Amino acid sequence: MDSQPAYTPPGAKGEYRFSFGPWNIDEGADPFGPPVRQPVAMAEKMRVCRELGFHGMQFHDDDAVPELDTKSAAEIGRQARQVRRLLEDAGLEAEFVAPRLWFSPCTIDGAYTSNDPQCRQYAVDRSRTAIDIANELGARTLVLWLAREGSYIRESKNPRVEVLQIRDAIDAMLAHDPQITILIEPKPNEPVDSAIIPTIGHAVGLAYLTADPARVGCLVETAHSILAGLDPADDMAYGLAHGKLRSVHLNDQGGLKFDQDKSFGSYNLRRAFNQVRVLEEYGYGRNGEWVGLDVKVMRTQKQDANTKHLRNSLAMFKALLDKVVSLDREREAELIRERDYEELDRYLLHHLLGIAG
Ligand code: GLO
Ligand code: MG
Repeated sequence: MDSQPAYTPPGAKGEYRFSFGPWNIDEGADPFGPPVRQPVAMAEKMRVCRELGFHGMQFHDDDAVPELDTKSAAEIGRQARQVRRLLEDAGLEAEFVAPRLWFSPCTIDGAYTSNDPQCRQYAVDRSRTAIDIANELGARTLVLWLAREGSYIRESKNPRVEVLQIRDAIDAMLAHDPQITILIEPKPNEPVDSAIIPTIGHAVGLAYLTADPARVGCLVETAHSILAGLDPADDMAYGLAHGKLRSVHLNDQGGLKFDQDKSFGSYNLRRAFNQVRVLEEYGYGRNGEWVGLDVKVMRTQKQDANTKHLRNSLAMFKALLDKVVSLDREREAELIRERDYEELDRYLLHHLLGIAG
C-alpha cells in the first residue's frame, strides 16, 4: 500500500501539468444532429493546446493512427512516430493512449466481455497495439474507458464472468509490456445501460485482482461520478487512499442527464472546489500525474470560439486552487471542533464568493 502524503500546508501551492484529448475539440455532432463545425487538424489542436497553457495531449489509439485495424504494424509504427514528432515540435508530451474499443463491428456486444470469443480476442489484440502506439508516443500509460463492457439486458451476460474477462484482458496487457501502467476509467452507463465496472470502487477492486496491482490504477472523471450518484471529490479521495488515483478527467455534469462533459465548475463551483482541494491536499501531481480536462464545447459555439471550454476549465482549476490555498484552515478546524457546521457552511460559501468575514 502506498503511503499517504500529509496535508499540504496552506500557502504551498502545487504545480500541475494539464492535458486534453483531440476529441475535446470537436465538430458538434450529437445523436440528434449532424456536425456544426469544421474539423480541426491535429497539428492545429496541438498548437491550441500549447497556446492555452496545456502541457500534453491524450490520445485514442486511432487519434494517433486513423483506421489502424487496416494497417500493418510497420505502418502503425511509422504513423505514430509522425505524431510524436508533431508533439515534440509543439513542445508537448503524450499523457496516455486509450484503445477505442467502441467503434468496431467486433465490439457491438462489448469488447473484453463480448459473448463472442473472436471479438474478445480482437479487443485484446487491439489493446496490445494501443500499448505499442503509446510506446511510440512516449506515453507510459494506457487508459481503459470500458465503454461497452456491460449489458443492455442483464440476462445477456454473466456478470461474474465479465469481471474475470476484463481481469484476464488486463493481465494480457501487463504481460505484453512490463513497463506499461493501466488505468481504468469507470462510468456507470452510456453507451451501455448497465456497466460492469461502474464506479471507482469497482475499478480499484478490479485492479487488485490483476497479476500486477501496482501497475493498475484508476482515472476518476467528474461527470462519471455524478452519473453514478457519487461525489467526485470523494471518489478521488477513495482512489488516493488506495494509492490508485493516477489520472483525472475534470469536467461538470448537471445531475442524471446524458454525459454532458461541461466545462469544469460550470454547474457546481463548490463541488469543483472540493475536487481541486482533495488533489492539492494529497499531493496529486507531484509524482507526475496529469490533470486532464475531458470537456466538450457546447454545440452552439461557432468555429472560431470552439476552444473556450478548454480555456475556461483551465482558468477555473487555477482560480479554485487559489481558493484552496487561501482557505483559513485554523478557522475551519475551530468550527469543526465546535461542531458548528452551519457556520462552516457559511464560511466556505463566503470564501468561494469572495465575501470577507
Ligand atoms: C466518455 C469518456 C471518454 C474517455 C476517452 C479516453 O465518457 O470520458 O471521453 O475519457 O475515451 O478514454
Ligand atoms: Mg473521460
